[in-house]
Amino acid sequence: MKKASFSLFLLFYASLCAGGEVRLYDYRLVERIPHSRADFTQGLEIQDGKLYQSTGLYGRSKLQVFDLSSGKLLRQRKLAKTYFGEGITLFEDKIIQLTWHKRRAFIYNRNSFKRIGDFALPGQGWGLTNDGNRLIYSDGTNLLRFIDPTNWQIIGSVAVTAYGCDIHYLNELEWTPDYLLANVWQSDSILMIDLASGAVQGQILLHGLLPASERQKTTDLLNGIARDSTDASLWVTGKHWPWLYHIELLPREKPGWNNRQVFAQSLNQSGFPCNGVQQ
Ligand SMILES: [Ca+2]
Repeated sequence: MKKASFSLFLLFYASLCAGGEVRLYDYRLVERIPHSRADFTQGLEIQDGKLYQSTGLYGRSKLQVFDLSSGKLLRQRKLAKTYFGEGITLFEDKIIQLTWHKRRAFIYNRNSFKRIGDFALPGQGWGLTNDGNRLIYSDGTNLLRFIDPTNWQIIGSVAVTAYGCDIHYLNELEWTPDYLLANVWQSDSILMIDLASGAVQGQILLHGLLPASERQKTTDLLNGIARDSTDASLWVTGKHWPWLYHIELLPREKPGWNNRQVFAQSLNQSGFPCNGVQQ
């Protein structure tokens, strides 16, 4: 390799490793509505004033729809005891629900919850959403995979990175027109991901959203993101959390913050290797 081209290669490689700065966002609580502590939330979506939820755990997994304003349960369907429910998404007149370890996704009629089909997954199912053309799902790795909703075949994937690191454990997902939102398993934060490149552009820090005084023995992790497209409101909850929270994002503009350090520390609580991030 000639010296000039090698230098260009190094420059290109360095820019890849450095990545872009991840913007930080705090939150403002707008309102909260009750959420059942019995629900191990794995998938959440809002459409037409209704909140759709998928819950996990063997023997307790369900597909549910609630009236968002009243919280009234309108319909629910329990999964067989052998299935652990995961992410859901509404696509046209269907609801698609992932399962965790059984390499199977279920297709339901959106209104009746009647099961009308299923398809195979190559591995685990974690989070699920769609951009109007494709389903997008996570499987616990650093990959977001795309599914063609006409034949349920996987048609591609994108690796999620920040500061030159692969970001693993992507969990519940929510597509928005600007970026894809993803819970990171075992962290109190949600990532804002550019779906074309996989680059993490922002991080929503939700530490303290569910206060310690309201945490019980069964209270589990933050998991569940739903954006109401009618007013662009953002709702989040967690596994066995007593509240569904409507939040607004506040860009963290305080001088002196080291975004890279905050990012590394908040995700290192998950214990995953991110060797490219300086502590
Ligand atoms: Ca969602």
